[in-house]
Amino acid sequence: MILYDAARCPYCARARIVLAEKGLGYEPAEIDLSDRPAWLYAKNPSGKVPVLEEEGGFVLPESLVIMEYLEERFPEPALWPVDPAERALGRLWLDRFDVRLGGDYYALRRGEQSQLDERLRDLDAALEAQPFLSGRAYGLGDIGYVPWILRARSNLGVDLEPYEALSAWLERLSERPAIAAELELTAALH
Ligand SMILES: N[C@@H](CCC(=O)N[C@@H](CS)C(=O)NCC(=O)O)C(=O)O
Repeated sequence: MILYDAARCPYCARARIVLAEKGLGYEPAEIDLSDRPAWLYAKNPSGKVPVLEEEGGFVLPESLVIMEYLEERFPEPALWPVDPAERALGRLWLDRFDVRLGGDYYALRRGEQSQLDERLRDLDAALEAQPFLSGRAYGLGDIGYVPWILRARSNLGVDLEPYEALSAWLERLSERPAIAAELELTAALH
């Protein structure tokens, strides 16, 4: 498998984390986002990464679709809860990512008016009620959000300490080798 990848891209991080959690070997192909190769548009017309390519030539863009594909193709270890209701709520987190985190994260990054503090407060409240965004177990819901939380802290200088449940969640996640590797990678970007 090839992952067309960019170290600094949080959407790529979603795919990298799922691949690592499932212990899948792959060939990373680093794309220079400031000078993207023309051939990338043949694999993904939007020219965006991540893009996953299987040996038989099957090509898949879009981080959320890649996550779901990897979960179905390589079911072990499972990254969705068994309970359909918890799974549905995990998917809702992913579906609402832009309003629940992404929009305000990127607004702050662009120097525009942002309510990232409110978004973090909401995440904190959610994680006070349950240990993981997917519910009782770690999974794709968490993986869908953690790359931006890491980057908010390391790239945007956001202090996460006031958000106790969110900080505890991040600490729990950081014990996992797949997340620890992402932590190291984001730290090395500076
Ligand atoms: N919806 C896409 C978004 C991916 C995305 O925006 N990737 C960025 C890098 S972090 C990119 O390739 N940007 C290039 C561009 O916007 O032209 C996904 O979830 O995979």
